[in-house]
Amino acid sequence: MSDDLEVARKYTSEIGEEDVGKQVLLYGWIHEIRDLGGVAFALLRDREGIIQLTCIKKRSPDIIKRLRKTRRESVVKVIGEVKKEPKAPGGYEILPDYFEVLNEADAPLPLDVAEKVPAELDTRLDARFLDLRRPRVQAIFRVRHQMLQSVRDFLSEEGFIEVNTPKIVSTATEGGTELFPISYFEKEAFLNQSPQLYKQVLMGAGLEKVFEIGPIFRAEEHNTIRHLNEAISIDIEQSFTDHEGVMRVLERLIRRVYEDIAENCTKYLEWLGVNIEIPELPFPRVTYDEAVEIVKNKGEEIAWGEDFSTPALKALSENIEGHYYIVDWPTEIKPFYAMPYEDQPEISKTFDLMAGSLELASGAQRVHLYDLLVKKIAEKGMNPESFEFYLNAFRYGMPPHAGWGLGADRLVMSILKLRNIREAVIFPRDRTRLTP
Ligand code: AMO
Repeated sequence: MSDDLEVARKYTSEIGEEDVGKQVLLYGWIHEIRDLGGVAFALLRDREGIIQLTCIKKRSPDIIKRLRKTRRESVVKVIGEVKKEPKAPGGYEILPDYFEVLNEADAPLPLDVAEKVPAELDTRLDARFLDLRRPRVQAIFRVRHQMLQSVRDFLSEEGFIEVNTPKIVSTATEGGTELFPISYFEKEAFLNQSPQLYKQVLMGAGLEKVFEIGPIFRAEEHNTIRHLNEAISIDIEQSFTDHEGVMRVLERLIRRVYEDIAENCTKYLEWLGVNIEIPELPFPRVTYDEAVEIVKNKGEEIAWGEDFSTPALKALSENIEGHYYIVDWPTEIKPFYAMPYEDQPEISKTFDLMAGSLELASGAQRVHLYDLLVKKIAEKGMNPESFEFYLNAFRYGMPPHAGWGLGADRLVMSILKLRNIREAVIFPRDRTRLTP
């Protein structure tokens, strides 16, 4: 299978006017075969698209014989001449002069890649390797790739340093529940819920601006279209700023992601049939109090101090279009590390970023004062002693700082208007799914 140097290897999408009359080499999968006797048409699919192979009996009697016997989804290598053919997908066809089956696919297929037969999401996820061969599904992950690249580019340009923090940890960060315990030699350990404590410690280490893109683990019992048990979180932490400062970073990041996708992913957006609109800045800021009023006026029940239910968020999103922040949450319902307002300690310097009724991110200015932090940990019913490694960083010169965590899977879901977060994840983990 060594590359044939005299013939250029091309992706289907690269075939153009300049190739007409020339030989090209293609690798891919047999998407479909249509046999008309004297001529057989096959569609060859690679990761960039689909092209028609037109096999004429008179031109290549041996190849047409082998092509007819080839099962769908077999992997093939083809060398052939490019011809213009307005009726073929993409406007070109290949007349094969060399045809090799590199690996024959079994039959029947557990999932119809050509999408003639619709399949439930569960069936698709069970046969994910085949589901991912569908151009529409692969397009999601091409857009996701662009999103992650834009995040890295943007944050690096803004002076953030990418870090990796441990995922096997000794403490909870987001409230003590929803932890996955694991056995770690003779000790009990947990899968981390958030890089929260580590990114704050890194502020004490003087790194000033850090980001991490990594897994978070949440033992959520309920199956919803927005929750996973393993998610990817994009986290930042920044010193010498407050919640408003990091909200400005977040909204500019979201806009940049949309701009890059609009510019670089037109083909994949087309495959998906999705139009995206670049959001305008700044995003509206709605206070928690205002949001509660809006929700009440819409006839939904909510008492001050409660989190918003799904119907409440639906009601809220009917009033505010697109992206918006809910700011200044009751201190009580936010984690211990959120900074209360000095003059109004029942309210905190916190925010959630919403896209319609979907929470994309949450963040805060942090408590950087040792005594207050110890008090707040204890108030939440946790033992400050088990936070020693974290608290120590606050004793010897911790700068004021703020940060946020943005759900990567939810961001993809929202950009591409996917119905279920599982669509945005290659191998999702939920209450019932541990394979593939
Ligand atoms: P929070 O718990 O709100 O905040 O999480 C931040 C963002 O991560 C995403 N997310 C999830 N996505 C899918 N499934 C889940 N089970 C799940 N849980 C969370 C959401 C959410 O907005 N330490 C803070 C962040 C900070 O203040 O810096 C935190 O973890 O999009």
